[in-house]
Amino acid sequence: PAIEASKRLAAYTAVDQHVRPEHKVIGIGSGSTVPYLVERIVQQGKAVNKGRVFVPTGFQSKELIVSSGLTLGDIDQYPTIDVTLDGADEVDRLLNCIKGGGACHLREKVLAEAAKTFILVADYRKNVEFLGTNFEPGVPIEVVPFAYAKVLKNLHDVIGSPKASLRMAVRKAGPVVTDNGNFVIDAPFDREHMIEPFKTMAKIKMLTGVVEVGLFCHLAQVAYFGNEDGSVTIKK
Ligand code: DER
Repeated sequence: PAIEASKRLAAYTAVDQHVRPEHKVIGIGSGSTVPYLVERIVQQGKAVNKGRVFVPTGFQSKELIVSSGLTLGDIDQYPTIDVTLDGADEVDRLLNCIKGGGACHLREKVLAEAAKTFILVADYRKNVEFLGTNFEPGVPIEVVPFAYAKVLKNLHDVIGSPKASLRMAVRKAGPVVTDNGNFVIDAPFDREHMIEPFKTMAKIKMLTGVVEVGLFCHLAQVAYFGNEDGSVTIKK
């Protein structure tokens, strides 16, 4: 379908532009678009990939690297990454993005910050003017389980997200648990709070109990969106 084709188009274009032979440490994000990134990197051939390590952003990303026959790298050993490529839930006009739809945004933000270059790849649904336009659940927030009720109350009463809710699992009783053993709160915000997402992100980050916020501001250099008509939109 058009959406999968547009994910592949964005991912292939980004790899062709930004994963060069001299890049040896590569960060691989999470979600349903990143498999196309790995597919394209594998197509670059065994020789160039033999000299590379791939740092994952969580369980799914690690399994993807291993199953593709690529070499795993550990962030402890490679705290500086040449290029990190990842998906996103929404990307606004200034490359601020909502991430965390897959509840992996803590490690994703670590790899985004550790990278010399951070590239986003997504299908056309994610390409928006302002955050909060298409992505219904709102801003994912990883919290320590001990503090989730207190943080929910803060979001409802102070920060401006009265509909914030604990992310419940579908095929497991109880809440989603992240790769770090924490919970996730999804916090929808109105347009006013998403005009300057950095300010909203900073307020949320200061709430004791919050581990990481799924708002990535001033981190990405380029975003690639596959379009339904087979073209690619590039935001810089
Ligand atoms: O959770 C994340 O931040 C992932 O990157 C995810 O949001 C990407 O979504 P996708 O499955 O549409 O690529």
